Amino acid sequence: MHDNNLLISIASRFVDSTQISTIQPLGNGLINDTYKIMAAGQEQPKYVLQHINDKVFTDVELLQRNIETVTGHIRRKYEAAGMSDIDRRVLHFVKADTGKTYVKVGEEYWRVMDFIADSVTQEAVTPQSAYDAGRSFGDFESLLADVKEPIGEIIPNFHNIEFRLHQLDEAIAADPVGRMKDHEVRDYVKKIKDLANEMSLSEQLYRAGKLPKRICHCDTKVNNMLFDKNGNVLCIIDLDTVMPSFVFSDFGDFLRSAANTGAEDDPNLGNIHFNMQIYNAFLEGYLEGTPSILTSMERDLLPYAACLFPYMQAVRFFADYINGDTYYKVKYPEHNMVRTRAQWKLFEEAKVSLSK
Ligand code: GN1
Ligand code: MG
Repeated sequence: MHDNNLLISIASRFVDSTQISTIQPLGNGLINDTYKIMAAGQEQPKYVLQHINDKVFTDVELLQRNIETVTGHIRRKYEAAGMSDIDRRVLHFVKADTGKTYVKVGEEYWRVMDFIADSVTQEAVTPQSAYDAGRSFGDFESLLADVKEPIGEIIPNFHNIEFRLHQLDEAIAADPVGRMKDHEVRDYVKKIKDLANEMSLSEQLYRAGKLPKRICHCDTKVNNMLFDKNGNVLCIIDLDTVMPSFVFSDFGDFLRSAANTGAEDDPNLGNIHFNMQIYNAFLEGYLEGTPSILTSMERDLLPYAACLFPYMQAVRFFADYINGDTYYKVKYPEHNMVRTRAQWKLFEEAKVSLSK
């Protein structure tokens, strides 16, 4: 964690120091470190300070340009539509003393955005909020369908399952911390590989020219939306991974967390089932949000997308486990293995539920 005086000095490069009294941790993302900037005598923060993980997002200039393009595009459309309360519906990044929306301090990159007033995050979903989320992420893709500026692939091959399987192969070959000794680890390798070809359908179709890429959010978790106090979706957040991808990214990754009746890292696999009520509610909202963009191929493969994402996440957690936990923050040594088991269970449950 970062030293408080350092945090305050960084924050003061973006906002007036009268707005900064204390800086406290916010949220539970696995990649960046997020803080709220509190002003004296105020209950709610006005700003959010974030340390950008530049091991993951190696091109911070491109990262911020992507985000500014996307937020600017959405803001202009909302303004043109006469929408109310726009500052609570789209993120706004604050310019630093450098004139850019980030600063580099030592070897670290930082940015500040406005805190969205009276907003809350949720970890649990209801059919209603799943429907709203489907609609919101569908709208998000539709709103971005006519972006003219280039949006860079900020993490190349981010949701490319063939690439993730290749990374797993590399981890297995390197076995840097000796985790391949374990029987269970080898069993998972086999289970994953047996389905690799079948699960690589999206990349096969893309190569055949049958599946487009669109600007997607690519981290559509429940906790990447802000809700108002009445449970209505206000705003989509965590725009770091916005990039060209298959729509399967947004559809599948949302359900990976939302339709899971257990936790992403649930040690009790009995808790993990695929909630079809949430699936159907999300599907309904998503289809309503994307009427003019989806092809019939994309629509027909949405059930595949809902299976692909737990599968891909299992591959990613598992490769990180074999690599000795270099990517995802872990709370205990077996954490990535526990996550792998949990995602695999979810994958199996999704397959069964969706083939009924
Ligand atoms: C990461 O940091 P967070 O929790 O928003 C990851 C996602 C994974 C997720 C698993 C850039 O997102 O792809 O699905 O963890 N983001 C990146 O919880 O790798
Ligand atoms: Mg997040």
